[in-house]
Amino acid sequence: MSWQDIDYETLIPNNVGLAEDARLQRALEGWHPGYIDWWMSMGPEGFQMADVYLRTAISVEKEGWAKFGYVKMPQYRWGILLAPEVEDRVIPCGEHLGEPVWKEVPGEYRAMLRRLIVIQGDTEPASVEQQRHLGSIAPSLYDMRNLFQVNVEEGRHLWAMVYLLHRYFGRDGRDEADDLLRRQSGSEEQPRMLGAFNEETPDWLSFFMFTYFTDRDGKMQLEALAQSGFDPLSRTCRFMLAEEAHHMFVGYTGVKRIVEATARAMAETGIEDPYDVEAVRKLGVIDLPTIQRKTNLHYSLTLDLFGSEESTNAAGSFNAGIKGRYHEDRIDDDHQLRGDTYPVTKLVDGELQAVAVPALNGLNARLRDDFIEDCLGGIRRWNREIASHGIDFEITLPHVAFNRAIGEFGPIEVTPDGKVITADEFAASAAEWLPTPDDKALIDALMEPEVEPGRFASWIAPPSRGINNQPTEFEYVLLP
Ligand code: BYC
Ligand code: FE
Ligand code: FE
Repeated sequence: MSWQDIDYETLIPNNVGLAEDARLQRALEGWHPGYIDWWMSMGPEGFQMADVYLRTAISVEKEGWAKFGYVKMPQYRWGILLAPEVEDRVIPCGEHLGEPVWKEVPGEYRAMLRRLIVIQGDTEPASVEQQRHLGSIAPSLYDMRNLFQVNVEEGRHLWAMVYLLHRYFGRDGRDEADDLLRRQSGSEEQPRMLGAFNEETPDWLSFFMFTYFTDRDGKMQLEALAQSGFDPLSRTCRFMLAEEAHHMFVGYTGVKRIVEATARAMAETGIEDPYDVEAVRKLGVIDLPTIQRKTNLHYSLTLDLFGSEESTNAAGSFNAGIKGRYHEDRIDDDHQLRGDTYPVTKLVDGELQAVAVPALNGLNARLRDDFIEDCLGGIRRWNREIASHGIDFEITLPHVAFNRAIGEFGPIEVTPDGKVITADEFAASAAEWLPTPDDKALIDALMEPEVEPGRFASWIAPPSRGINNQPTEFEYVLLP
């Protein structure tokens, strides 16, 4: 069977020839009930019987890879889809540079690969768990549908990693796959592996910030793994990236529509001062300083996902050809980095400054820099939206060292504009920089569901267009 033929007759739609591998098929079919149990108990709460207008991946062609239609989420066809093989692909970096890519796991890198796949796999169900309460407070059916679209696709991303574990890692791969359903976001005993995936996503502003920033970490990590010399991982990640674009679209447009509602309401009532928070909040919208504090929080939590600035793990996986840099195949250098340096911001004599470190050790910092660059575009457009209503306020990204828990800046406190301060000074100003109980009370009060087709909560503007050319008043979710 070739990759063009996706078999929708089997339980698990796939383009990996599952029907010809009876053992693997049995293993995955054995995992399936546990997955459905997990989805029912940890997935979207209260909407499992609703018909949702969802996109389902049906092919890996650039055009026409998805079909749209009403589906009950537990009946979603979570498939295993790999992007087409690139002919004569070679390992793009490290000590095996230029050698043919691996079609099976190289023994010496087995543990390293498994760890990366498990970490990636762990984040996917974690995000579904974090978002499970949001359906019942959705600001519109359009937004509710987008939430569920993101959720089912994160479910599919879990399937993607579980396929790799089952197909290539034998017994311990199967054990790891079981554990992916056992850990739980926020659990004391068995938490998810990375910090940001144990935080709450309590409201829709958090959800949009999460999909803007944290799904973008997903994009960067998937881009780096798409460069892997282990070809099945590369092909898996390349296809996941097609879905990821929509997740970031949801975040970008979500925040943009929120600032639009705020700025418009302010302009209409003649409130010029964005810091006149009392007046702004009376309009049923979210004040801009609160949006800035949410930005500060989600951005800094997401920066932690890149690991330590200097990492021998990162150097090791690059050297091995297991994980490349962002756009490795478009970078013009020797792809081995021996003897090269990379500037990394560090604390030197109590001050933050750029220090040249061996480029191999600085790869986490480099990917994080690429991420920061990627974040800026949308923020500029949010600011243009605010300015277009004549409101004088700019959302900014805080300094990379602000509010960090992992790496160089974990032990220190730094202001959003990059000044090193004491823990007491930080505590004294934290309410200015990070969401407060007061912000939470405001936002919680606004999280009233709106389920009338075509209607939107006061604090968010309607989107400029609907999904798949449907009108914005389309009934994106049919509530039972
Ligand atoms: N929290 O050498 P270091 C996504 C640990 S998001 C807790 O600095 P390394 C998605 C680390 O494990 C993308 N622990 O970093 C988004 C290590 O522990 P050990 C997910 C952390 O190894 C939205 C130690 O600290 N994909 O897809 O280079 C919705 C020192 O590690 C954290 C990936 O992350 C943390 N934040 O790790 C849905 C790709 N950071 O071994 C989905 C796979 C580090 O000393 N992962 N530690 O006990 C990787 O490439 C790397 O493992 C990391 C950095 C990027 C996580
Ligand atoms: Fe994902
Ligand atoms: Fe995502």
